[in-house]
Amino acid sequence: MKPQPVVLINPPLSLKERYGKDMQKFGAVSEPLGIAYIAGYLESLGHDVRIVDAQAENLDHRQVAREALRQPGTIIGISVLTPVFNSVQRLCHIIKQTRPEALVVLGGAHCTALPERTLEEIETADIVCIGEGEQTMAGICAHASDGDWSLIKGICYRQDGRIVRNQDREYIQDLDAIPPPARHLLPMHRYHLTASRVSGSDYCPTIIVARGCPFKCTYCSRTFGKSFRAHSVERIIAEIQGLIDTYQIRQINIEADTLTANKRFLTTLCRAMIAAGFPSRLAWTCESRVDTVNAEVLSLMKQAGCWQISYGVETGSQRLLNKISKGVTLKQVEDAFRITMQLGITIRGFFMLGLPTETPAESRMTIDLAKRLDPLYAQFTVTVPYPGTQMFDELQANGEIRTYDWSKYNTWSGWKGERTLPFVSAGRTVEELSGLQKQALREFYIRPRVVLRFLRTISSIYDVQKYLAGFWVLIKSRISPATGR
Ligand code: B12
Ligand code: SF4
Repeated sequence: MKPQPVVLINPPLSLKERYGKDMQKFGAVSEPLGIAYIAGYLESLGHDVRIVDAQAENLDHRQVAREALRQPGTIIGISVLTPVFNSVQRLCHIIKQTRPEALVVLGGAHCTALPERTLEEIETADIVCIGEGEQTMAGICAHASDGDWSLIKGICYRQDGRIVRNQDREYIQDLDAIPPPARHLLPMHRYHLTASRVSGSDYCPTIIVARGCPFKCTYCSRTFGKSFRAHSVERIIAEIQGLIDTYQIRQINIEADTLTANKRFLTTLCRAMIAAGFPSRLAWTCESRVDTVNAEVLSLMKQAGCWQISYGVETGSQRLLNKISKGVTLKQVEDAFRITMQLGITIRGFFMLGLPTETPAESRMTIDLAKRLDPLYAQFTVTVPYPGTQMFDELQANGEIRTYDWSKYNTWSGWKGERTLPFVSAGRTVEELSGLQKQALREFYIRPRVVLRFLRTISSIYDVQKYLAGFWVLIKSRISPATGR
């Protein structure tokens, strides 16, 4: 097989565009692991791969296009999440204007949700990948010289003025067959998670240990399907050890669609981390569901070095929890929070405002629940029905989607003071929801007990700066309503 030059791109989208002017300093810039996995796989097959992470390197469209076109004949792959769609459209346009013969492949959550529509809307893209991209991109490289895409599973492409969709690709069952993400191609010193996710100012990379989720929350895209597929524990331990040796990391974010979905896997992993001696030198965070943990599991996680868990609570209304098929009760939420805190693991709670059919009284219940549960951090987002979710399909069928300008599909739109939101529930207004997002954050954080708690945890000048900046942003949001502009 002929080695191909390939460039994989995380397209431009500034932190200001994502979080607004004031919140940008708290936003995460994390490794684009999707393209890093593809890069690792293509390298293992002998291809010559580069990654351009425009978000981490702060590159504009022209700079990225120049990088992409540096070597003629390079296959260009671009990752697309919904809010970055317009940016990708612009990038493809510049690339094709300069070099019409360039082969442009798009992939990522947005493409998986709307493959044909993406090709219709971005006329300058050639191929769209549906689902996992490692083997699909390898297939595209293998056929780059003959241009015969007909046998490559999991793609949509153009042929004689038509859009053709091939057979779907099966999910990768043996995840260990995929090498670790090619972090050596990434500007690793540029990445940082949100301040609420790191302890101190240390660098904190993310490792993905499993793909797929058996639950069916209506607001989630579940891009990796329903079945839980995990890496072997040996592979995970080796990958973490590699990160410790190469980057001297002291903390890590362990990512999986639902890490705690499979208790046997989780307990084996925690025991292996303990046996490897990680707890004394590595602190970790993860995301979880309240109904998949109990005192025994949490206690083992704590022993293995877990210092913080992010729980998706979503809403304080049981009616709405049922409506979004979250599959949990408010009692389970309260129990999980209590046990987690008793064990000394801190919590980040995720809350959604403006869910379909939510009433103002139910928004109030969500804010009150957040205050009552009292996690260390709370994040309130305005509901965005992302393509690929049951919520999007239902709202679209009811004619309730207000805009298909994908740049508005940002969960911080309320904070940014956007005048258009993709969805606003009947009887409510954009102004009301935007105001609520700010009010919820202010109400949660500007409380004497929270201020005291933060004061007690200060251990460096970095913490002082972080907390002062946070409180100033909240206070300012009251003085000037359009904080994000
Ligand atoms: C970690 C994470 C983040 C991180 C890092 C994101 C990043 N740069 O990768 C942070 C915290 C920064 C983040 C932010 C946001 N995120 Co996020 N995030 C995730 C999460 C939990 C895991 C992503 C991940 O690393 N997956 C593992 C890798 C291996 O998978 P992957 O990236 O999808 O890549 C595979 C395929 O998609 C495909 N692929 C990807 N790119 C390409 C490119 C080519 C050329 C090809 C061929 C294939 C291909 O191949 C890859 C390997 O198999 C997912 C949930 C999920 N399970 O995917 C949500 C998710 C991706 N996020 C989502 C959203 C909405 C956001 C935000 C928009 C939220 C907001 N603020 O409004 C922001 C936007 C950030 C941005 N840069 O545009 C949605 C996306 C929905 C959509 N339709 O776009 C998801 C799916 C969660 C959900 N709600 O369902 N996120
Ligand atoms: S939100 Fe979490 S638990 Fe729910 S379907 Fe998505 S990945 Fe699974």
